[in-house]
Amino acid sequence: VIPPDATLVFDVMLVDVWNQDDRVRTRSMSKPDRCNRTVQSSDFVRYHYNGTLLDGTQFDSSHSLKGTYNTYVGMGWLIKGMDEGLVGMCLGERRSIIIPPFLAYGEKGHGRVCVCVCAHGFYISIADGYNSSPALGRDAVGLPAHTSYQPVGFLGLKTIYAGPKVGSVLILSGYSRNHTYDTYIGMGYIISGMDQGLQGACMGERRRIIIPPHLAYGEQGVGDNIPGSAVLMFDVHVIDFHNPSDTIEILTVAKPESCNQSSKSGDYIQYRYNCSLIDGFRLFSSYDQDGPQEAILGGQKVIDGLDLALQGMCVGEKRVVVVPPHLGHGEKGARGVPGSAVLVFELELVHVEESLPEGYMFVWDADAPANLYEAMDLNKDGEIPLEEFSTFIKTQVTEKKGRLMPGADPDKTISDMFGNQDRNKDGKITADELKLKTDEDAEKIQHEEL
Ligand SMILES: [Ca+2]
Ligand SMILES: [Ca+2]
Repeated sequence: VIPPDATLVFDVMLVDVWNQDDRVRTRSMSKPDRCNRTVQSSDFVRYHYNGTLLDGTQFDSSHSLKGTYNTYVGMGWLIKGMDEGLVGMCLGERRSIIIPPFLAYGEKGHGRVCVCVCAHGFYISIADGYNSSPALGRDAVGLPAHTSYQPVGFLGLKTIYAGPKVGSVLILSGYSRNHTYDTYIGMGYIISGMDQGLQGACMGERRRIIIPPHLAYGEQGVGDNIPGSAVLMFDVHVIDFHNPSDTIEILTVAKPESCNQSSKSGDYIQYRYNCSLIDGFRLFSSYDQDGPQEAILGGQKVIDGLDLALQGMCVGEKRVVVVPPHLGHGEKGARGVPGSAVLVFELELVHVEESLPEGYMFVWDADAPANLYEAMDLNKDGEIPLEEFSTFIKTQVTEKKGRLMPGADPDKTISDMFGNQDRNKDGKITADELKLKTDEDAEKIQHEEL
C-alpha cells in the first residue's frame, strides 16, 4: 500500500500519554475550610467517584452504585494508584486523581470498558471515613461541614456521678421520640461504639460521638435509615445515669452539736423534705403540707433509698441525699415521678422516737405496778371507766414510766386500749377483764399449743 520513498501524513489526535516515570497526579478541586484529619493508610473510607479515561469517557461511577464506594485505603483493596491518591484527603474534599496504567489496571485493562493501556482519572469526593486501628485512636476521621449525613439520633441521658461504669443504666432520649430510652452500657445492649463513646460522661455533659461502621451497624446497615458501612454521629446530652450497684449518697448539710439519739430502723420519725429530680425540678415537698411527714423507719411506707437516708440522723440534722432509681421508684416510676429517675432529697429530721413493738399501743418503761388493777382504780370504787383509765395512762406517760404508740392521737389510742380491755362493752373495766398484752399473748400461744 505504501510505495517506497513515500512521505507519510498522519492526522493525530492524542488520547493518552504516560511514562513509566509517571506518578499518580492529584489535584484538589475543592476543600472544606476545616480539616481535622486527613485520610491515611489503613483508614476505612466511603467516597463518591466518577472514573473516566483521559478523553472523558466514563467507565465507572459510584453514582451507578446508588451509594458510596466503601473500602480500606493502602491495604491492597484498591488499585495502587487509588491507594496512593486518596491519602491526604480531607473529608468533603474533591480531588482529581490521574493514575497511570501501571498503577491502575495495566495492559490488560479492566472489564469491558477499558481494553487499552490508558491512564485513568478519578474524581473523588470523600463522604466519610474512620480508622479502627487502636494506634490511631478510636476517633472517626470526623465529618465534613456540609455532609449529607445528618445525625441519625439525639440521645439524652442523665447522670449524677463522675462517669458511668459498665452495667450502668443510661437514660437515652431520642428527641424525635420525645421520651427517654433506658438501657445499660458496656453490656452489649447498644452498638459497641456507643458503649465506648459514653464511658466517662458527666452529668450535664453534651458530647458528640462519631461511630465507625465496624462499631455500629457494619457493612449491612439497618433499616431504611442507616445505610451499609455508615459512620454514625450522635449528639448526646448526658442528663443522668445510675448503676444498680450504686447506693444512696448522703451529704450532711447541718448537724446539731449534741445528739443524744440518732434515728434507727424501727423508730417513729417526723421529717421535712423537698424532693427533686437531678436537674433541680421539684417534684414534692413536705412544706406544701400542714406538718412534717412521719414514718416508721424500716417499714414499707417510704422508698428504700429514703428509708436509708433517714437513718442515723439526729433531730435538727439536715442532709441532701441522692437516691438512685432502683432504691427509688424504679424503672417504671410512680405517680408524678418519671421512670428511672434519680431523686434528690433535702431532709431535716424534726422528731425521733423509739416505736413500740408490733401490736403494742402502750409499753412500760418502768416496772408495771405489782397490782395493776388497784393502781388503776384511782378512786378505789372497784371499777374503771374510760376517764379513770385515761388519767392513769397519761400520768404514766407524763412520769416517763410508760410510752404510748408514737405518731397517733393519744386519746384515740387510749380509747382503743380501753375498748380492748372492756370485754363486755359496758363502759367499765373490771378486775376480771384487765389483762396485760403479754399475758394475752402467752394465753394465745398456750391455746395454739393445746
Ligand atoms: Ca374507779
Ligand atoms: Ca366491762
